[in-house]
Amino acid sequence: MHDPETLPYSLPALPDEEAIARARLMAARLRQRRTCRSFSDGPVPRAVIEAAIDAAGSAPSGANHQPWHFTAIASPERKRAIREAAEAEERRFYGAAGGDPKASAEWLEALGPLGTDADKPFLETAPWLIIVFAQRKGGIAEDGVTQNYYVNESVGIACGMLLATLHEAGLATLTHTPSPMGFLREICGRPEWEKPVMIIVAGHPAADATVPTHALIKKPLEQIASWL
Ligand code: IYR
Repeated sequence: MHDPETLPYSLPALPDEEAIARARLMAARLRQRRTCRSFSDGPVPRAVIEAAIDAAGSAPSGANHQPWHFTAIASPERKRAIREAAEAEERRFYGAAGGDPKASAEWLEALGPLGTDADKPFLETAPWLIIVFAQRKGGIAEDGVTQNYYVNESVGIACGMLLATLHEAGLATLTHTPSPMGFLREICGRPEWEKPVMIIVAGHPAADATVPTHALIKKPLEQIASWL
């Protein structure tokens, strides 16, 4: 049995009414987040992106191994390389390259209300692309050997905290997942034990940005929660 070194932990005790008010305020703010597919090229300070990645890096993780890496890209050349590679995959996915689509008819049908297609201009327009990598191995030392645990869960939570922080900073966001996306490892120069999991696009919405009404339909609390 280990006897780990510890520190005292406490939080300021909030009156119930304040706890409820704060939770509701946070929920209302997060509810304003939309997946945006039309970005302006207006600049966003690097300090905002740094703070958001810092927030993501504080996420809980299996054995506290922090099995993630975030590559923040502002370079027009890298953004163009990512757009070209991603659109090549998307053309195969949607069948826009000629030949059968890789996506099933059911999948394409499900995407219909979102209006997505193989063109991804936002990958060049938006000021920042954050490429999220999951470290399948590596431990805290990032040695590429030590086993990591609950990697998908840990990285998923970190991505949620990243998105929430970017939203709080007034930025529009998009989670983009071209498939396959191994090309991101090469473009970002990451090691083979890291798996790219998503591109988080961040910036200001274009002046004429819209979102599909389908995206506003959220399951009500009664449907997503049960109380025992
Ligand atoms: N990666 C494709 C397809 C796509 C898939 C899902 I599931 C989405 O929620 C949205 C898009 C694309 O980005 O177009």
